[in-house]
Amino acid sequence: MLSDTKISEAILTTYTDRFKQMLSSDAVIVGGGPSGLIAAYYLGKAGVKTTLLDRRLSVGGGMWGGGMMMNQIVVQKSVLPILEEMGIACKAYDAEHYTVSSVACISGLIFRAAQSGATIMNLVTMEDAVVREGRLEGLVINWSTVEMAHLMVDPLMMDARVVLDATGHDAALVTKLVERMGPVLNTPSGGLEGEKPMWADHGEKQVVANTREVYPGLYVSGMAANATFGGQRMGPVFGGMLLSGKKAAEAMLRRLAQ
Ligand code: 48H
Ligand code: FE2
Repeated sequence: MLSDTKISEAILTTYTDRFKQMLSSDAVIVGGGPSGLIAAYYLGKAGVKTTLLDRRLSVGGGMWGGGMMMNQIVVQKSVLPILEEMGIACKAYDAEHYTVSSVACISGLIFRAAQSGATIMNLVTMEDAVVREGRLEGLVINWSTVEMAHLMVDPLMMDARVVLDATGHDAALVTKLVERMGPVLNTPSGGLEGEKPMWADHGEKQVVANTREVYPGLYVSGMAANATFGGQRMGPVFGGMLLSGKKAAEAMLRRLAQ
């Protein structure tokens, strides 16, 4: 017979155990859009203790709505092997452009990231950085509902050996770090260079090139990488986001192996 209190107890115990585990992670990804999810997948698959935080109820970031709420996205030919690895089907539009259902694509990425061994914490907001001796060593986190309701409730803290800012256009963690520490980044100005106007072909190449460490212990991927290093936007073409997340995971894995 089902017990009402056992149901509550099971959720509470399991969640708290996972939360406790997560408090000291090897890799933490802030933001569960396409680039963060791909990074979580490859880190989790490599056996690294990985946590992905997203402030929203539904992870997936900006992929659900396709282009202008038409729920299709475009990917380029070079990312077909990644989609195949994820089990996500796409359709050729011409030799270079392929279309994918945005719902099938993002739900596939979420599923694969969740199955990879990474812990996904939705409804958790990164609110600040933990910096010790010139290195990002953790995050300050809070329930998203605290932020949404403007409640004055102090946060909790977690440790991480490497952190990825995958928060999209806002580059929320990089922005917070600069707000706290001044122009300490590995960018031309030391601060955020800011996103540049639309040019899909350039933006897609730049987002991969801009995926790297920007401060000791802090990596950037996806739109956060272009906002940090000054890349162009690219609209609803997503191959660059996938390649960026994969590149971020590879760089973080190399660092963790040192
Ligand atoms: C916890 C947070 C916080 C926080 C934000 O925007 P995303 O989808 O990010 P990417 O970079 O993987 O993908 C970008 C893509 O969606 C896009 O916007 C493109 C290609 N645009 C081109 C154009 O021209 O506009 O996801 C970011 C995620 C979201 O789910 C947020 O909820 C989450 O990060 N997030 N999570 N703590 N402080 N801030
Ligand atoms: Fe966008």
